[in-house]
Amino acid sequence: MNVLIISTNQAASPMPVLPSGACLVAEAAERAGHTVTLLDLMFSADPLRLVKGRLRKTAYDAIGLSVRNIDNNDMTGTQFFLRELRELIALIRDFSDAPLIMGGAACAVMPQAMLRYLGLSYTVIGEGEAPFCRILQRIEAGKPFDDIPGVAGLTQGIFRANPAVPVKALSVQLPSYSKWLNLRSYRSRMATIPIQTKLGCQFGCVYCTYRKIEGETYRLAEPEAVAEAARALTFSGLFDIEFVDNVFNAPLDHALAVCDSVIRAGIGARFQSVELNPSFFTHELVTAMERAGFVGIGLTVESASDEVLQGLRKGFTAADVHRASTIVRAHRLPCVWIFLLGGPGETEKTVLETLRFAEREIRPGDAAFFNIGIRIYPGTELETIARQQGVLSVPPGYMLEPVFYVSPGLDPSWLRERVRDRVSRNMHFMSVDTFNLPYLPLINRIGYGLGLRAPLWRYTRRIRSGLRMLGMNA
Ligand code: B12
Repeated sequence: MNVLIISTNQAASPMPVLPSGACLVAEAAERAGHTVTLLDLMFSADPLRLVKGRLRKTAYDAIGLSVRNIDNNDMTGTQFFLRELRELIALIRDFSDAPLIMGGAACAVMPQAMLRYLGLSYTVIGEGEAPFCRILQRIEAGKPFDDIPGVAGLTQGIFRANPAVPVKALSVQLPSYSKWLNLRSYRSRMATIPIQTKLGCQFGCVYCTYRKIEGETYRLAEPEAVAEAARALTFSGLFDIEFVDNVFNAPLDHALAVCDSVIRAGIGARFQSVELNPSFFTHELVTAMERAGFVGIGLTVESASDEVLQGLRKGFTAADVHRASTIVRAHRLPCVWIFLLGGPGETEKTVLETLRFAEREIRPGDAAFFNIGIRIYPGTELETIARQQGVLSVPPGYMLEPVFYVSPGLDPSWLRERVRDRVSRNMHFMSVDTFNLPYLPLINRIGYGLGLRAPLWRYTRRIRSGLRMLGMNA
């Protein structure tokens, strides 16, 4: 069959990310014998026109839509991406009556609300390769596909989701990126090449959707296969590799084994991962990462206050956060510290505690990122807390357009002001405002042109100081 897959993501902040999932699904469909075209909208100034042109030229038997983001998770400069997607779907309908199947990380987060809002009948939830190929098989045979595991749909307005059959171990698949994407455009904007070393998440953070997307059971990739994949990327000239696991260092043994395999294979890549948990953060791990060729890591600590860490059910304490900072300081590996302010239990006192930690403990050569307010997703414990506290009143089906939590013990404008003040005083600090800078995409390009390589946050201090010297509000 003639299959079109459209990767709909156009978010360029903090940098464009490669639609690896869409590529994997495209390649699986091709392996199943179909003729597949992947249309990536990332760099298109007029996506509607692009899609229209494509549909006028070719008749497709099935169309897949890859949807990564619902919104930008940002309370202060909220962007809701599905409005444009709805327009795109309306246009597709005008030019094609091929079955339209949606998939992507966003679809696992709120499948029912998305189907209703977008006026679609089917979505794949979770890993898409196998279900999409089975759907294509059924379409070809003229049979319905609403019973396939991993498929969710609306039948006469009633939502039904078939549990997926999860793969037991993750086999590291590397799509041939250069075949599907304009890799040059991605690379020149500081994009990294993603590799997953595992699926699944066993943490119980109150706000998070990771367990919903990938399940609670770890499905680990063979460390040697990860090293092999990284080596293959370097052979094709791709050196900036990012591990995109939910949490890279849990289980710790697996992260160590991955580093070990990479060290043994002697791969000259620049690795990074911004999803490290302080509970499993050890000298041994950082040493292994340094030896493996890591050039940057991120610690998602969220807070340095026990009340808040407990309220978020992070499973670690402020003492663990302080311990992590001692470890970071004992090594040379650059680190970005990621904070999430405003969660359950947050007060002015706890905010100041976290900001004090950041000012005292984070090296000026490292970076800190402050997020304000937490996106509330339906079905999470945060939703229950928000309803109990009267912070949230919209029904669960109406949470697609972003709703945010800020602890009732805190005035959001006080919080914003405090963060703004600390960011303006500490040149290695960033906030959500930084991600909304209209010239961030340009900075990515200029940085790359000047020879800087990802992660760009390593240069936060220098970039912000330079911009200030030019009279810009950075
Ligand atoms: C790593 C990661 C990042 C990294 C990306 C690094 C990189 N180089 O890629 C960073 C930190 C930069 C990042 C940034 C953001 N992220 Co992020 N990120 C993730 C994370 C943890 C993994 C994504 C990933 O790479 N998965 C691996 C690939 C292979 O899987 P996949 O794309 O999902 O594809 C599979 C399926 O979805 C499906 N599939 C995909 N396409 C299709 C198409 C069809 C037709 C079918 C049938 C199936 C299908 O099959 C694929 C293969 O099995 C997810 C959470 C998660 N566990 O998914 C959040 C997640 C995707 N991010 C999210 C968000 C919001 C963002 C940001 C907007 C946040 C921000 N302000 O920074 C930005 C946006 C960046 C951008 N330009 O788009 C949300 C998106 C949903 C939402 N709430 O809107 C998620 C789901 C987390 C969450 N909060 O719930 N992110």
